[in-house]
Amino acid sequence: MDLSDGLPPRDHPDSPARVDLVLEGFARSGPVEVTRVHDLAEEDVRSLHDADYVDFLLEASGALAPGEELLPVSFGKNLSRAPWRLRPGMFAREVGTPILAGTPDAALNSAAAAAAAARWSSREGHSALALCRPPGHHAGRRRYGGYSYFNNATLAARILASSGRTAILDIDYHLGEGSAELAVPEIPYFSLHADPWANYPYLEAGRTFPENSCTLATVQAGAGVGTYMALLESLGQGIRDLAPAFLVVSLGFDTFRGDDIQDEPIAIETDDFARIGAAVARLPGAKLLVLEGGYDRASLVACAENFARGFIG
Ligand code: OKP
Ligand code: ZN
Repeated sequence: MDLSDGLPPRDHPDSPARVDLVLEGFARSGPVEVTRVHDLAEEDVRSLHDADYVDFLLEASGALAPGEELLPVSFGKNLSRAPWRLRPGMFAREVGTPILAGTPDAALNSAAAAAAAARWSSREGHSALALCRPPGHHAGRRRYGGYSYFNNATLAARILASSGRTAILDIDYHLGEGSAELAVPEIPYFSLHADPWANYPYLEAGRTFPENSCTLATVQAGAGVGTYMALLESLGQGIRDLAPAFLVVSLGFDTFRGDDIQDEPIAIETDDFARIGAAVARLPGAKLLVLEGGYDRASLVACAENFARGFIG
């Protein structure tokens, strides 16, 4: 369930079908070679996230009955002496990101897909797509929320950075505040997103991110593709200046105008993703595309197909 609008619970927008729909879109653009990843990236995520946070998620999964959803009820910095059912409140940002028995393994497998794609890319020097679900860009060092538990894109970037200069570009509708928190000057984070004070992650007034590792650009409510492309182009200039060997792209299709995850709708049409894909392809470096959001199931195939066509050129 997703309770994050403060309305009666609704089915969770991060449905399993999303991965198949995005894959179908890419496959329509040309032949794809699929590698299925069955691993759980426990060791990798432990290099990125705090031990007590990872332990909590794994222990919770072992204690939940099938179908049961664990949600935070009481929020606090250190609830380590409270019953385990209260401990989500130590790490959760909000109430739209439940933990079910299978969630931690799903999140570990999502991270494993990002890690496997990164290792393949660093070996081959080619671009790849990691079809991750759940997404990851809202997950911080000891923080989950926004459907994210482990930060797949940052994990991929840390792996790639050992083979060459690496940067992250986030074009999901939402600011990935977890990726921003985890960014370091050697692996800078660039993001184009809807106003993060008026849209999820609803930043606290005055919150900032280190300027030497984060470059953030806001798309105003109602913006169309022209404005969007201009912002993407100027954000891209910062990436060109760095000339990275690898560019991790946090790829969200929730910028599509019909995606009702948007609090302040913007006007990107399914066709516009071809222009976005082409602009991303023109940036320097091998691209590791990591799936983040995109929840309008009726449009996902078209968005992904158009992006792939533009990207491949
Ligand atoms: C995750 B990702 C809007 C409610 C927003 C959480 C959205 C998480 C998005 N009315 N709830 O960045 O796609
Ligand atoms: Zn999003």
